[in-house]
Amino acid sequence: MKREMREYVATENNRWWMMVICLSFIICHFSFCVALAEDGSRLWLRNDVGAADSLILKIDIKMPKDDGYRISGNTVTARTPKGLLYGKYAWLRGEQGESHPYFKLRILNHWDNLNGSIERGYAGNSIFWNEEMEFDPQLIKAYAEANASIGINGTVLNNVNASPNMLTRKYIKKVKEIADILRPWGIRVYLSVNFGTPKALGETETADPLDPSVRLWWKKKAAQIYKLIPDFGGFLVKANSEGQPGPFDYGRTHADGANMLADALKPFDGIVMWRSFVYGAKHKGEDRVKQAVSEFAELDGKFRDNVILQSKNGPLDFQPREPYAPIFDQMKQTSQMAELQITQEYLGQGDHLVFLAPMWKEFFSFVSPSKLRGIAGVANIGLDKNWCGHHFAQANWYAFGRLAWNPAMSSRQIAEEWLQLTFDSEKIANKDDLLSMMLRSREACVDYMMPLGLHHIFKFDHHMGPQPDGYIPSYPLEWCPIYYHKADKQGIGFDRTTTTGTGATKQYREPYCSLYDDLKTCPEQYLLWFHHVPWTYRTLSGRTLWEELKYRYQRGVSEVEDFIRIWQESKDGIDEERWKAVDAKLKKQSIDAHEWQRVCTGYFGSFVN
Ligand code: GCV
Repeated sequence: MKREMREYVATENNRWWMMVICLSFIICHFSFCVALAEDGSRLWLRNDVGAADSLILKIDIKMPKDDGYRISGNTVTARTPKGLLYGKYAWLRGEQGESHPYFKLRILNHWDNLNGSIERGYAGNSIFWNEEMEFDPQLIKAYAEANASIGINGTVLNNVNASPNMLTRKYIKKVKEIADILRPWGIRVYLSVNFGTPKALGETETADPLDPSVRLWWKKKAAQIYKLIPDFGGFLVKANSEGQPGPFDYGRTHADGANMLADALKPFDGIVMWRSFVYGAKHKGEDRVKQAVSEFAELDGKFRDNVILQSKNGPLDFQPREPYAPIFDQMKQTSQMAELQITQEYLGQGDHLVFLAPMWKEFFSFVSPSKLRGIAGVANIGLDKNWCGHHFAQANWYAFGRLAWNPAMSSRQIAEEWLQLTFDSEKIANKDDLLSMMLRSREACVDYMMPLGLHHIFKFDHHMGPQPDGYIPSYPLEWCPIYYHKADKQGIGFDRTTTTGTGATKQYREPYCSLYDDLKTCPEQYLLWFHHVPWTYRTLSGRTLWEELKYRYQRGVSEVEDFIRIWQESKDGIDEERWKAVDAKLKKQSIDAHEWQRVCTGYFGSFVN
């Protein structure tokens, strides 16, 4: 097996952790080492160099019952050892005062396949899996530390398009080895499971969730897993979606399927995260963005209490901008989790600098975090030396963890923190510009990829670059760009109104239902998501729709050019290795932004005249 090794810089954290468990009052001396090269492998942890050499750690059982911490000067106090661990990293980044985790479940979802490839991964192969079934324990430890430093406390180790082999004994043993490394860092492991596993492995004749032999199989499997991994977290399931097996195959419901797994995990306190990302199953032909609600709303209240419905932030599929998914409004008696995508499947993948915190904050402005039991992020981590492919993609991993801990943090605070921890900010003359670049980057991406709510016009399958004329008759229509933009001589956009369209607006709570339904009140950022709009329609700027689209494509392109300028001006303050890598990526981003502009204005322009 050939595996790229990172220059992992050992610290004494592990020993430190063991000491923390045993003592209620410790003065701990850290030894710090300098990262040997600025290759990005130390993520945001590099600047612990030279931090104070002593820290006082105290356990206080009168603190609130969670893993929060209080920092006062050089003293960190917490109720639990995990709280001390989190407090230590908070102290290293300069925090003072008290802080508690908002979400109890702060989980990464890896879409890693057992052969080592990663679905929608842009940073090399999996750190966990490969044909040889070997992983680098030092790397897993470094991964654990990075996650612990931002409060992430769970990880799903494999792709939601799950192989039945994941639940065979030899793989479960590997999972145990990984779990043993992650445990001291407060991270529990979870697995994605293929609903058809017992049948696919030839161990039952069916995978019908109401069949006693199937139920028994899952019970025994759960017991087998927990015997090896007593703190195993539970299962994540993609069922009856994009070709995956599920309860519909036996005429059963999502609730039947989820509850069977929940019953198997219940004796061990495990949970089932059942995904609502379904389309083309029971409601084939219906507007794709409506199908999750159509399939799940009638099941509200029918799930066991250890089932959590996990839904993507938007109703379609991780577009650069989507209105929030109305399933968060519709499920009132079912626990819910939000699934965010850290890996940039539709946002320039490994090549574009797009800071995602503003997108996730936008989601939280519609779906109150208080409605959610947890939060999941589809990871952007691979074997690349810098973990994430693009140095600035590290900021998205960081932002996910920070928002999972505290969704009230602002994008600016997070970006500031990350910049401070990632670069030698004393040396950078244009810090404010770098910050501004990060904060503007998501909107720039929206401008050059999907102005005014124009969505899913990506090249087929790999989702990088534009293909507005995309149509393949053998594909499901809802995979084809023309299904989404509906451009014709009159105008452009998907009519989802209640009067003339698909009625998707009706799935939203008020006031959004009425706001989105009416062309006059629909926010322009969602205009073409909800309406088919005449080319001559006057937008708020006074420009016609067509002029406004062209204006926004140009604005996106200009923004990326400005990012290149900013990066040039930061050259003296950033190490050569990382500076050059980001510079090359920004140039690629500019070429891509121009391509979006050229292809889209060329294609849509042909309808206008
Ligand atoms: C893991 C989209 C992506 C798929 C992904 C799927 C999902 O369709 O393109 O790669 O599969 O979403 O979230 O299940």
